[in-house]
Amino acid sequence: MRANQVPTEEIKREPAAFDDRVTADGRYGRTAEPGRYRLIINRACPWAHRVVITRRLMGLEDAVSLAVTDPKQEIIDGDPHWVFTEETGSPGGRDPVLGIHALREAYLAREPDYDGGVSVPGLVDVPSGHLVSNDYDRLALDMATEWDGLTREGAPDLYPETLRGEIEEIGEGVYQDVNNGVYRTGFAPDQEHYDQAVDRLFSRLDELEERLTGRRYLAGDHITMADIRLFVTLVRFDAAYHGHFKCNIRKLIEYPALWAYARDLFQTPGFGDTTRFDHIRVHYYWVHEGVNPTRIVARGPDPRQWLLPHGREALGGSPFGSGAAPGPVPEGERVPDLR
Ligand SMILES: N[C@@H](CCC(=O)N[C@@H](CS)C(=O)NCC(=O)O)C(=O)O
Repeated sequence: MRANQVPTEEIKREPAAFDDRVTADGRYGRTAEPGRYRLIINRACPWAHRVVITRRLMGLEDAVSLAVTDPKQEIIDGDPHWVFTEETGSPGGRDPVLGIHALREAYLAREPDYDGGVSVPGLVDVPSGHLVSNDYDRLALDMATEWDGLTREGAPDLYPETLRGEIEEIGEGVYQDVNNGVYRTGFAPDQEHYDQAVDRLFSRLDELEERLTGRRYLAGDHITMADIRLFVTLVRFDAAYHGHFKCNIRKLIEYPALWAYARDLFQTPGFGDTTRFDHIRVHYYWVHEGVNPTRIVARGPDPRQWLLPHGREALGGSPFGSGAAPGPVPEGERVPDLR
């Protein structure tokens, strides 16, 4: 199904088209080198956001440059495409580093006959212009664990060995019912599929509410990949999924623990400072014409409520464990203040 069409069947997710791994020791064939790779994202996309947060927490901004596509996308031959535009800071509608207009061009540079889907995030090899990977979870995990020597001093351990089992177990439920659950709900082809998806989504949120009532973070006592995976859906929940995807049994702000937890993360460097509510709203309501044919973009809620005190420090833990917070966002990557 194309994102701009009326859903006729349950959303299906294909494995990543390209999944080359980049590591400091190059043991899978590609070596992490400063300036060699460019990360193509969209600020609306939760899967891209996972990698953006990880990159910033690990201090990889200088090592891997960032390119932001237009949240409205562009319809080319009936399909929405991720493109660079003047409006989102690319002079002449081309990425200044890669010289391309559409992300698809990097897929085609890699494989000239490629005719599958094109998704963000995508990691591109700058010298060749080839797409290296669109495997968002692997990209995030590798940046968190395999880029030694390029990460900043004080970078946290987002994937501690002793917690991996727990992180993956939580992550599986979060992926099925929450990250992908909102899409299964919003793109349900009929009432029955909608009912099943929305029930699973809110049962999982209820369970997470309970878990987070007594503890500050999902696993261990500092931020891990489990929190990044959940945050990217929570931060979009009331602005997009509640209305546009009909995930409206409750709002995020009606869950005391989840809402305070999400605000706590939002106010931690790496999370709110990589979030753009304007891009989130316009992307979902505009591009998914099949479920919102007028393309009217809903205005609320007021994002400034994300800055309200959260009181979660009382639960103990510390965001970065034995590490420290990242410094300021690089100049060219700053997002506008909330308004
Ligand atoms: N490709 C991955 C996830 C990444 C993803 O779905 N990204 C969205 C944006 S949020 C995308 O680029 N979709 C392709 C499209 O809209 O054409 C998957 O399906 O598991």
